[in-house]
Formats: sequence, structure tokens, C-alpha cells
Amino acid sequence: MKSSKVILVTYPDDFIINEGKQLILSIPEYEIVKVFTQKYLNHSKYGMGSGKAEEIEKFVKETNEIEEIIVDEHLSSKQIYNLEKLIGIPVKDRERLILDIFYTRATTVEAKLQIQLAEIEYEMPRVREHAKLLSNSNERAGKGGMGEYIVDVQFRDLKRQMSFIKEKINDAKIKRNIYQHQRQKTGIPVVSLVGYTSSGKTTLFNLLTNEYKETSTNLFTTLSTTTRSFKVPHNNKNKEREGGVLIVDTVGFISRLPTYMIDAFKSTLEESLGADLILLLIDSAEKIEDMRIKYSNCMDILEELNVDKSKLFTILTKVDKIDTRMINEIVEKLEINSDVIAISSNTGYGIHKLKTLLMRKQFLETKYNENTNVKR
Ligand SMILES: Nc1nc2c(ncn2[C@@H]2O[C@H](COP(=O)(O)OP(=O)(O)OP(=O)(O)O)[C@@H](O)[C@H]2O)c(=O)[nH]1
Ligand SMILES: [Mg+2]
Repeated sequence: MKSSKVILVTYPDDFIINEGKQLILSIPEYEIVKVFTQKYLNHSKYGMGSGKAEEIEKFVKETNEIEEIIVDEHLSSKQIYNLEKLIGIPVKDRERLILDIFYTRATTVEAKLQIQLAEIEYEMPRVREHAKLLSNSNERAGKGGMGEYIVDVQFRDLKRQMSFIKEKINDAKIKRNIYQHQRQKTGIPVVSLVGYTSSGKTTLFNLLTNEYKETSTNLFTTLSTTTRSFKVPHNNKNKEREGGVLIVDTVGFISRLPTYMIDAFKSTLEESLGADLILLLIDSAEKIEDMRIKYSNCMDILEELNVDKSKLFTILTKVDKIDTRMINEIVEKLEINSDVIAISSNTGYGIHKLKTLLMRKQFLETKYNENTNVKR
């Protein structure tokens, strides 16, 4: 595969630099040649300061191999335009990069629709801005002096596409709601796995349900929700109860995700967030500072999605990679105040405890009792 040499421009912060690199490298053909940092990326002309933009221009000219610049922040059309004009190669902002990653990953129809919706929301404010820029620089926005008209047509076209996609997403949602109702009718408890991207959700999901869904160190491996049943030991009788609980694997979270992207994925997440129990997975093998950032990011997103905190249960994953004596320290340092259980999907550590604890949770007990009563 042909590699594409890129530059990353980001903030001088280890967590942010690392995440920016990981995001870029999750598109296989990208190769990062150099990272430039800037304390502020909100200068009006280029996002970065003029001095930094000129430094990058010089580097690009000298090396003569860089194909793209990726700025790890939201940029306006104007800023992208100015940078491209100065440096002479394409510039991409953080949101465009995330959309590109989503594109390379989306497999289900619904995930594709969600991404198309996010893409339109990304484009909308830029259509007019872009037309203005072109007319200001004496290049005509549209053919034959009909710039304004063409922009209006593009805008209307995007709006039409948007409502069409929303309708289709809604259809998919109605279908899912029907399933959900059927589930509720049968009283089967639903447990969903949420958490930062790469925290190990799908690996745990596969282990519990004997599935083979794709897992990887790349960010955003999973882009659609999957629900399967799994066996849990039924406490009193202590025997396996086939299809006892439904488990839902979801799209991972990431920091600094713009609201319209969260919105676009809301319907994918809604099903999981209506679950009886939400397991929030945290990768315990990371630096405590990174864990803290990711944990608080997840909590913010869950808050934004109006999740009932009493349904939360925290799972520290990948504990095979750490000294288990660290577990208490992590819980304390992150100030986790929900129930916590440490697991490893690789070695099976804590998995039995997880299953058993799931069954001990009061609401699941109630559900089972209700269920048993119905049967009687
Ligand atoms: N050592 C170790 N690695 C694990 C464990 N669980 C998951 N991993 C690895 O962590 C990486 C991410 O796992 P995934 O299950 O794909 O993570 P995810 O949360 O589904 O990620 P997204 O789908 O991107 O949101 C993979 O390389 C897994 O092999 C574990 O218990 N121990
Ligand atoms: Mg996954």
C-alpha cells in the first residue's frame, strides 16, 4: 500500500499528542513525518500562529515529500483555505480526520448513514463560507457569475439529503425499538458495554458471547451496535441460564468529539443507554493521568446523553498488563464512586466474578424474579 506522508500539528501535551498520532495511524496509509506543537490553535488566520505556519511551509518545501497537514483541532473553511494557499498542500482538521476514520470502518448500513449525517453537518456551515472565500479572492463561486445561486442550490441539496438520511435512520431506529420492546416484554435484562475507544469492549463482548467481532489497537474499530445473549450463572440454582442476559457492544468514545458527532451516534447509543446496567470499561494499563482524562471524558459524554448514573458499574480492563496491587490505587485516584470490578479478557481474571456480580445486582434479581413469577 502506498504510504502518504503527513505532518501533525497539535498541542504541546503528551496525552493529546499521543491520541492525535493514534488517530492518524488508524488510517493505514498514513505515515507521520513530524509533529509540530502550538499552545493555541485558535488564531483567526491559520488556526496556528503565522510564525508556526511559515515554519511548516519552510519544512514542507525543504523536505518536498509531505502530502498533507493534519491539524488536531476544529478549523474553519477560511483557516484551511489560508493554510493551503500558504503551504500549497491539502490541510485536514480533526473532525475531517475522524470522519475519514469512520468511513474506513463503517460496515453496517446504519453506521454508514450516521456518518453521512455527521458529514453533512460538517459541510453545512462551510458551504457559504467557502463561496465567500472564493468570491473574495476573485475566483468565482460557481460558473457564469451565478455563485450565490449555486451556493443556495448546494445548501438546499445538503438539507434535502439530511432529512432523507434522518428519515432512514429513524426507520432503523423504529425497527430497533420493536426489538427492544420484544426484549422488554420477555423481561430479559440488557447490559451494555460502553467506554473509551480501545478500552476492550469488543474483546469482552466476544469472550462473553463466543462472537468473533473485530478487535484491534486501532481507534474506532467498532462503529455499530451489536446485541447478543450470553450465559450467566443463575445464582440460586447455580446453573447456566441460556440466553439469560443480552449484552450490547457499542461505539467507543473519544475526547473533544464535537456535539454534532455525538448527536449523529446518539441513536446508535440510545439502545445501549436504555439498558438495565451499563458497564463502563476503562483500560487499566494506561498512565494514571491518561486514565483520568479518559474516565472524565466518558462521564461527560454519559452526562450529555442523560444516562442514569445509578445504572453504572465500572470495569477496569486488561489487568493482566498491570500489578493487581495497583487496582485500589486506580479506583482511588480516579475517584470512581460506582461499583468496580477488575478483569482481563485475555487471562479470564475476574470474569467469573463479573458474571456473578451481574446477577447479584438488585435490578437483575428483580427482573429474574419477575420473570420467574410470570412463568409460574
Ligand atoms: N492484554 C490485554 N489486551 C486486551 C484485553 N482486552 C482487550 N485487549 C486489547 O485491546 C485492544 C482494543 O480492544 P477492543 O476490544 O478492540 O477495544 P474496543 O473498546 O472494542 O475498541 P473500539 O471498538 O475501537 O471502541 C485490542 O488490541 C485487544 O486485543 C485484555 O484483557 N488484556
Ligand atoms: Mg470495539
